[in-house]
Amino acid sequence: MNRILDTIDGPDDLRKLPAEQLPRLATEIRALILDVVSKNGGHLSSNLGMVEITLALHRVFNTPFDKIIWDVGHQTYAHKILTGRRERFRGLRQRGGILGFPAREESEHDAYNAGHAGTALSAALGLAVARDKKDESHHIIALVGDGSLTAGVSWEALNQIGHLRTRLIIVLNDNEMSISQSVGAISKYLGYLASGQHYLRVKDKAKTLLKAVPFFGWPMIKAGRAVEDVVKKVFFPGLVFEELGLRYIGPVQGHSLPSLIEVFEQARKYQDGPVLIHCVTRKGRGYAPAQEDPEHFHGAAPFNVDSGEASAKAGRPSYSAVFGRTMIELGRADRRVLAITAAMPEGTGLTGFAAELPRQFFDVGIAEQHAVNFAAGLALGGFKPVCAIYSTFLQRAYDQVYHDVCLQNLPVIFALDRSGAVPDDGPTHQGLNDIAFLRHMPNIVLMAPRDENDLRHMLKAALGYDRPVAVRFPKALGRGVVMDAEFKPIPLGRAEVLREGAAGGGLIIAYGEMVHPAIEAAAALEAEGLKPTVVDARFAKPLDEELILRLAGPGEAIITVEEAVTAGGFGSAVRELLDARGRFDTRFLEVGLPMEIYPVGKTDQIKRDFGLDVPGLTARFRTFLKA
Ligand SMILES: Cc1ncc(C[n+]2csc(CCOP(=O)(O)OP(=O)(O)O)c2C)c(N)n1
Repeated sequence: MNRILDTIDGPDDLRKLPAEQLPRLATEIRALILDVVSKNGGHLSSNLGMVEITLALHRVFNTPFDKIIWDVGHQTYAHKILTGRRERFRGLRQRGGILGFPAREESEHDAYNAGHAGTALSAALGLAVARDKKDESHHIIALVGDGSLTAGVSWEALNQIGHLRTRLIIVLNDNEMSISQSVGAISKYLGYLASGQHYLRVKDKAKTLLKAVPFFGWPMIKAGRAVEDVVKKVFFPGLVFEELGLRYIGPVQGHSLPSLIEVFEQARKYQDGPVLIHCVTRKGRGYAPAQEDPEHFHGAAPFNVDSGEASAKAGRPSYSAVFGRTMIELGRADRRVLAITAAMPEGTGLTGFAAELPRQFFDVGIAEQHAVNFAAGLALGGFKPVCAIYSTFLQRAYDQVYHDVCLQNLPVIFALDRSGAVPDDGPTHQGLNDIAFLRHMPNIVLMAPRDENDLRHMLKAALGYDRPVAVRFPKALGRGVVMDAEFKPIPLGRAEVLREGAAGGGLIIAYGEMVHPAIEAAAALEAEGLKPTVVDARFAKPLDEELILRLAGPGEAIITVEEAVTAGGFGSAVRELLDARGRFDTRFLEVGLPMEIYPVGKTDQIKRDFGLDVPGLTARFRTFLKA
């Protein structure tokens, strides 16, 4: 049978389609999403849950004249498929393909770029105010998940939206899930609204109560409206939103196309200010394994559609898994060790910790700023908080790290997963800036393991330094090294010489994940008569000044290697040290990444592009050492 989808080259085609064909189109979109994500990996559960909302939005609104602003943007697959990217969708998250997040450079239908949570409401308000100032008439629709409503910035935006009362449509996609179960009072409140308990409670006494409500109550009953419907309206579900100055509509069954189309039409006609439409959906809808385990399929690696099993079985543990296991060991041994995640228990490897040590575990929602500030309080109170936050998301909490943790020299540990080149997700998720944005902070220790065994030791050591520490490690499998049973101490600020070279043969100082490739590259050069010394710096702050100054003899060729932007990074630290000691007699090469927007790709591809793989390093070392 021909696919309806093949006739949809843009929203105009969708608007012409007979309504009765929409459910079949929804099924076809789900099938395409499932097929592509099972091969390329991607955000499966959220996208399967968003199909009807997306169809209804493009059907009712005149996109791209009307603009949809997606929060996070990980749920835009159906949107991409419907807006002229059906064929390119096969290249989802691939080099040369399309991004898994909205990208203005990709389509006029992507009105705003995102990847981090909590940005849609502020951006939508800005666009709505700009529209009004220019006397334009289009609609601005912000699409926000219940998880993103746990981000404080969403409430900062709602505060101003209610205050300005600008015409703006907010669609709340409530699936009771962030990546994991949504947490906190706000999600409880949404659950309460969605369950309908707010009006069931008063339903029994409805008629009596309604008689007491002038204008709206009894007259509406007499006009033939169902008691539930009237009670619902009179007793204001969504009171919190109404109090904030938004018109609340809902809850709406988010997989019912007729209901969605009806409420979106209603909202489109509403001219008097901001409207919030509360849609209730099911994450993973239409694919049983994702419905049963939406957390696992939130960001899925390639998998077999029939079984739901991952296509590739990893033989080696990931850094995240080693982090999680080590945390359990540390948490068992010392009850003051607490783990904090900002809505990423699975991604950070903390689900085992949460299950075994629930009283030592906190999921604070998508609230990195709060997570760090909360950790500062815990540390001040005598505990040992470990904030497990991806490098890119810690950017959110720059001021809390600086103002609350570092200035007060509080012993908070930051476990920076996904540091370095991050595969598949593109520019918004690269973990390349953390060294640069942390290194200038007072008191903080920056360290990075060269392999997964080292990560274990570093975590244990970090807890003993009694000051802020950030340990960065990549989204990668470990190297498969032997894991020590016992923890071994790591003296603060002590580097390690791993390959003795010849005096004057060059000095390579590598940091973290780049240590092993640097050793391999140095070994490859030996046949050519080059004998550089290779040092594992271990610390970007404090540096092992004594060792570096000793090995960096006059005229020495010094090369630093890091998987991060070089501006303000590890190499800059070494250069600053040499400058500060008046050591102007060395030659210096910083190897890392330039300040650029990084393309989507696998980690290996990105490293190859920037000469951070072994052949790339070998070539650069050779050129510099021979110069
Ligand atoms: C600042 C920030 N922290 C964490 C994340 C990781 N993240 C991506 S999607 C997501 C959950 C979003 O939940 P919700 O908004 O309810 O959307 P759903 O996936 O349920 O549709 C999280 C935590 C992020 N993108 N940005």
